[in-house]
Amino acid sequence: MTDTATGEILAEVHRGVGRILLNRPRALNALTTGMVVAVDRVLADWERIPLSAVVLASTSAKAFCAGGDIRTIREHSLAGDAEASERFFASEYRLNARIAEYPVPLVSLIDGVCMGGGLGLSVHGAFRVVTERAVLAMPETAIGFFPDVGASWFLPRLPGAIGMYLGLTGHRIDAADALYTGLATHFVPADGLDAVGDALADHPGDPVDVVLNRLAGRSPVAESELATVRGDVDQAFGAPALGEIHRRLRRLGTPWATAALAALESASPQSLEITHALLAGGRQRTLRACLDAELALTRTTIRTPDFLEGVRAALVDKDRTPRWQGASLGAGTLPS
Ligand code: QUE
Repeated sequence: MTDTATGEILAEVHRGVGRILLNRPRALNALTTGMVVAVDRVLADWERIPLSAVVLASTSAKAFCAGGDIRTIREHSLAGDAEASERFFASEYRLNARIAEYPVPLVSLIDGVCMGGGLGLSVHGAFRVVTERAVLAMPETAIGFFPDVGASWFLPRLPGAIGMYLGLTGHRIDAADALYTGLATHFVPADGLDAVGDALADHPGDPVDVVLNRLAGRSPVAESELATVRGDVDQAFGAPALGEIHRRLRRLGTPWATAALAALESASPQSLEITHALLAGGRQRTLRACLDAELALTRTTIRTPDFLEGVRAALVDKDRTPRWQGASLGAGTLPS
């Protein structure tokens, strides 16, 4: 494997298959500017050589990628250097767009945590393989941010109102849910992941889909929990406004609705407003236009008290009790 300058990503070509490994395991592969630029450069280089596939994976057994390095983004904002973060987001979204348009089938192996920027690396590619240890989420409303990396394009394109549900609540889903929603395309048991690269190299003429299906083995994937609450998800999160989503969840009163309400109550009210508007608008936008809209939003959001406070509570002090600027939706600030 060729080390890039920092060693935070590793890249090699073997028998016509490119392999990129995210290698910042102590931070659950949270993406730095260096990692994003390095992956982008490798993919750009590999557009000029004939490859049958590119595999994107991780050296960590715990995580594919936990998201962006938002701890550093917060530090830049506090130090008055938000411009450094703007360079990060611009590079990250350029990479998301390159992945979406990549001429060679890109296969992400999602074993462990895949959140935020991790979904940006994987969902825009042709194939997303999940294992029994996969946990996927867009958890940004919990840190005073909003679902980015093209989420305003891919969340509204999930079935029914699932995308609005996942984007507003940050709900974590497993392999069965990921396959049900389409965020994942294939299941391969974790102990079968090492065979993916060789299988692709052994059968360069076979459709990638066929090769991945052969690796699924006999392991049955459990039933999707999301599928069992799909009617209520669509009913509540299909509402045209946040206040109405709230009312419909209260009216449902089921355990699922109560949990969803609790997630909305603990999220940043500012983030919920931004996210609802962004995802509603994303339906009519191209991916490029979505990424541009998100980039514009990052410039203001990373300077807000809610973002600084949200990252503090989740990742710096880890007290998980953020004090948001606005009152929560449930506190009676909206007409009910
Ligand atoms: C929302 C997020 C992120 C998050 C938690 C959230 C995120 C992110 C991390 C993270 C996790 C572990 C690490 C690390 C970062 O957590 O984007 O460096 O070691 O990267 O609620 O968006």
